[in-house]
Formats: sequence, C-alpha cells, structure tokens
Amino acid sequence: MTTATLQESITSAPSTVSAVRSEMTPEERYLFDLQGYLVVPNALSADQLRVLNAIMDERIAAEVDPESTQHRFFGTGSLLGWGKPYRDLLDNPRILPHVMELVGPNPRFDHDYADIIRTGHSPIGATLHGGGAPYDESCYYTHRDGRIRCGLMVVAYNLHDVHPGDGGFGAVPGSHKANYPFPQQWKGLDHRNPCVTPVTGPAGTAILFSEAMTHGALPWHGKQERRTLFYKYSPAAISWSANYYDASKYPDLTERQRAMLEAPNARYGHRPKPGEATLL
Ligand SMILES: O=C(O)CCC(=O)C(=O)O
Repeated sequence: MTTATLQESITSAPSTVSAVRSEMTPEERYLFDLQGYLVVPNALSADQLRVLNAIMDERIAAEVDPESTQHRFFGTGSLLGWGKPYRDLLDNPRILPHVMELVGPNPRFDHDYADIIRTGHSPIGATLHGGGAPYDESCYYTHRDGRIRCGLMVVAYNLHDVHPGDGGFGAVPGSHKANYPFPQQWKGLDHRNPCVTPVTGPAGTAILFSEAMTHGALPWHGKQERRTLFYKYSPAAISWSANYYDASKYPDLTERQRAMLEAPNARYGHRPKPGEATLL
C-alpha cells in the first residue's frame, strides 16, 4: 500500500465539516511526521466553497487580466479583507486542532495569499524550495518533548478540484527531516521527478504542510483553473513575514481570531496591547 493510499484509507473523511475533532488523530500525527504534509478532506463545506468561490470570482473579474495564465493575490492586502467567509478560515474548526498541535497552543497567523493558475507555471514558477537542510530557523521542523514543532506551517485550501494528472502541489515526502540539501539539479518541476509526489484532492481539501518540507507547484494541466488559498501559521513568538496584521481593520473578529493576528511575542501577561507597543 502506498502512503497516498494509506492516507486515503485512514482519513476517509467525515462528509461534512460538522464532524470536528478536538485534536489530530494518531494516524494524522504519524503521517504528518513521516511525510511533512497531511491531506485533510472536507475541510470546507459545500456552502463555504460556494461563497469563497463567488467572492474570488468578483476579485478575479476586478483584478486579473483574462488573458493571463496565472495570478497571485498578494501584497495588496490580505485575504482577510475579502470578507467574513475568508476571515472565518483563520480558525476553521476542522483545521484549528491541527494548527494548534503543529505550531503550538497559541498559533499566530503569519501571512496569506491566493493563487489562480489557468495553465502551466504557477506565479512562483516550477521550482522546488524548502527542505530540512540547511536548517532554517524561521521554517524549522523538529520534534521535542513528545510534540511536533513547526516554525511555519501552511494550510493550502483547494477551491477547485485537483485531479491526478492535473499538477498542483508537489511534495518531497520526508524532506523536512533531510540532513543534506536537496540536489540543485533536481529542483525543476517541468519534467517528472521520482522524488516528487503530486498531492491532489477535490475542492474543499486542505493540504497541511511544513515549510521545511521541500515542495513546489507542478505545472498545471487541469481543465478548470486551479484556485488555492494559502493560510500560514507560526508559533506565537516567531515571524517569517516582515508585515504584521492590523486586527483593528476587522471589527467582526472573535477574541480568538484577534489573538491570532497579534504581532510576534511570547504572549507574556503584562505585554502592551496591540497598537501600544513601544518602538525602542
Ligand atoms: O502551488 C503550490 O501548491 C505551492 C506554492 C508554494 O510553494 C509557495 O507559494 O511557496
């Protein structure tokens, strides 16, 4: 049985998002530690998909050249500004237990973006990046005191189906624990690379992965455009991004969501409130 089939058999998911668990299963924990990624089916309900796609349709109509083959929504504002359905994904109950286990009990939302790919290369091209070596203190993967610890982990939501053969997310399973750098001459994804596993799944699937795992975007051959949301989380005191969120822009956030947007710090009790921090 391949790891992919194994994963399919043990995560054959609840059919609705209401079947929420409070923690990762031992099988999910095993697979994430083994592979550096985990596929979570049905992370979004059919209703969520409809609304998230409808909002994205409007954004595409407003911002994306119909002739362009790909586009990344990044750098001109966060997906959190696209409306409550996007803000609610911050602490998606189907995924939050995984995030809290993989980055720690006080997860911090580090950054986000969305990609659409109509054909061929993604906005970042077709080159693998990341990996356990050389060690990267912002994207580490380690295991201490009986717990997985990721410096930066990603929840990638498929808003459209990704079928086998379409392309999409490509992973080098186990590479988050590699002791040697990934060979430079193998990094291109335009040709089949036996080290790379295409990770597929229908709309609503979430692919969780450690940024320390070598990964990239396989060239897209799907009939429908690929639509992927990337929500990235760090431990409370760590930041990959140089930009921090301003929670005051989103008055409808819950207390938990607001806490996830706090700038990196150790969450000590007498810290200045967001907006009151002193520049030293
Ligand atoms: O397209 C993908 O699934 C991978 C994207 C990625 O690795 C990145 O944005 O850094």
